[in-house]
Amino acid sequence: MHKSGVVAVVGCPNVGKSTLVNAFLGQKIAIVSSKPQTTREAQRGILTSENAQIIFVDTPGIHRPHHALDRTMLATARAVVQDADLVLWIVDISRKPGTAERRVAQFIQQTNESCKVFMAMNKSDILKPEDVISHSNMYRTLCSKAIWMLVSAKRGDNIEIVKNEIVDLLPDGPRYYENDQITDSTVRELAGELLRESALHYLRQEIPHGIAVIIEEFIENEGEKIEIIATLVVENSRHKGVVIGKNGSMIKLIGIRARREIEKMLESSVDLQTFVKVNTDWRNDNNQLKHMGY
Ligand SMILES: Nc1nc2c(ncn2[C@@H]2O[C@H](COP(=O)(O)OP(=O)(O)OP(=O)(O)O)[C@@H](O)[C@H]2O)c(=O)[nH]1
Ligand SMILES: [Mg+2]
Repeated sequence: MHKSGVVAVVGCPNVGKSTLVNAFLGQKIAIVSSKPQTTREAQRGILTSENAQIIFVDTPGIHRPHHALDRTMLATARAVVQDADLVLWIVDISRKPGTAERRVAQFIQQTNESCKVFMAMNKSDILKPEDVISHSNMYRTLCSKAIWMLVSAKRGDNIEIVKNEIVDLLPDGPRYYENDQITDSTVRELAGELLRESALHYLRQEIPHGIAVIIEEFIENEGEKIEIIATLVVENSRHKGVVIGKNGSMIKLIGIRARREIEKMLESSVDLQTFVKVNTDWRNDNNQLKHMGY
């Protein structure tokens, strides 16, 4: 029998959802950073084996919305949970659950009441031994029906076991994607995300949240470098100054790291040119959001 289905990967910001999706796939499709609210859109990661196809959908972390962008992120997570065959709820087991986690429990319950839930208690590599029992008990009371397991996306602990359990929980179904397709994102979109990841890596405080990337040109010439022209959008001119840096030093750093990552993904040399532009308060401007693909 062949199994398949959609697994909604949900949880609070920064708990390791994207890291876990990459770990399941054994390949990087989703960007990761130490700053919350890294993921902004639903992204599919497709894992095909002989007897099953799991369609993981990475989602933005669930948090109280402050901007129009936050509201679209929350709506995205809701739509994914609504259509899921299984909810994979990721929590950070190294910390106690708080209000934010209770809100996620409510969100899942209200959005898809009858859905099966698997709770992956992530970051077990940094869980103190004396907290194992108390923390896991606290998380379990948030969703009594959930099957649960401790994992570490970073170290790869229990990833295979969880994968097999997920397959058991999925319905019988066909293969929706070709065997070798691992995501539905285009290389152009992935390149933009890798540039944003690099910006998140180097920038601090509130600036990362106000960054967006637009890929203006993506030109593949036979036998030559792939040419990419990108715009980093920031919220105000002070941010623009920080992103460019003294004598352009910051934008250079961001560009070098991004180019390396994009080259790794494309397995080809890349020429990346990045410009910085201010779009005042773009996170609250629905037209701008649409233009940026959110
Ligand atoms: N120690 C440890 N750190 C982890 C683990 N998984 C993820 N992280 C770290 O946690 C941070 C957040 O990881 P992400 O995968 O971006 O988290 P996310 O849940 O997708 O975050 P958002 O997209 O912002 O909602 C990064 O610094 C990761 O390296 C883990 O198993 N152990
Ligand atoms: Mg993420």
